[in-house]
Amino acid sequence: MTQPALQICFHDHCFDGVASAATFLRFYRERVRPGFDPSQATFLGMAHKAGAPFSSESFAGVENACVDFRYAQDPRLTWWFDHHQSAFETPADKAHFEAEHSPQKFWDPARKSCTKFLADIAKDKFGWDPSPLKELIDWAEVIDGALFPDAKTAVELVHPALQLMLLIEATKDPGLCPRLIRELSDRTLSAVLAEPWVTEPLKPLLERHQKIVGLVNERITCEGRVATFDLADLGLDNINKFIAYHRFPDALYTVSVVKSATRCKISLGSNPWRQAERKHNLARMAERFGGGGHPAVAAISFGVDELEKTRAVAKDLAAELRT
Ligand SMILES: [Mn+2]
Repeated sequence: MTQPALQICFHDHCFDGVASAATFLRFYRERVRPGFDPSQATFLGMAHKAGAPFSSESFAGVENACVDFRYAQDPRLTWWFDHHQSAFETPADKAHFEAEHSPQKFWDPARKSCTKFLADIAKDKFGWDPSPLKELIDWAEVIDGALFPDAKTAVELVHPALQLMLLIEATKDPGLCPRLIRELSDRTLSAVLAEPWVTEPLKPLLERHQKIVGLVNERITCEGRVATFDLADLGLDNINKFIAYHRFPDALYTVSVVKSATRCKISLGSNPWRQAERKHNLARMAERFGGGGHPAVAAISFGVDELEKTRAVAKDLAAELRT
């Protein structure tokens, strides 16, 4: 296989990850290398797991970008944008980033979405015009920043952009996120949302989403304003983060356990409509177990054979959140 001219690592199964990659691709072909043929770009979805996320293939391009995902010291990484508090796996990674002062690597954990962070830097520092992608950038900010008007909106998924969020989070088609990145870099979000290759695979996923909402509502309990549920038996990796607050509007936190083919996972969330009452930094709590994220939402990965340990840690973390 010939070496791709540009490889973009992006946070897989995440609306902000896909939108960041699409925004970067357009910025790159319009401003960094005008006339760049986007078919020369390859995309690599990055997933958090127990152990190191990057492999020897991660930076296989002539030029390599990583968006909405962790930092790497690898010199082949030439562009990096992230807004996760837990962007650095080790203090040495952070020191490396700070010492390099690269004009092409950017981190701001205060930003709600990596997409808008990237678009703002491309505009302010590189003179790029992000306005053709405004709709995509604005939705990434709403979705990653959990700026929904209420939990009902975030759970019922009536707006097509929120249905696309579900499709990105739940698809098992490895070609879909790369296709979305290419199309969203080139066309408006509304135009892509109307495509049959988007609407058709959504139908079974929307049905399944309704079933999962029903199952979460059956299993979820809330004690001391911490909601907990366990869907480890269902083989899912990503679950809508807002079901708990639709059911228990006064809940401050959610702790949930899932198990997929590749990992067991604890998700730690906080109620977006009760942020003033949040006392705990969830990224810091997750970092103690090798996980990470943002202060308001974080996750921890365990090995696929570590379900009992995962459940025990989830129980301890829920107890800690009640104090
Ligand atoms: Mn993000």
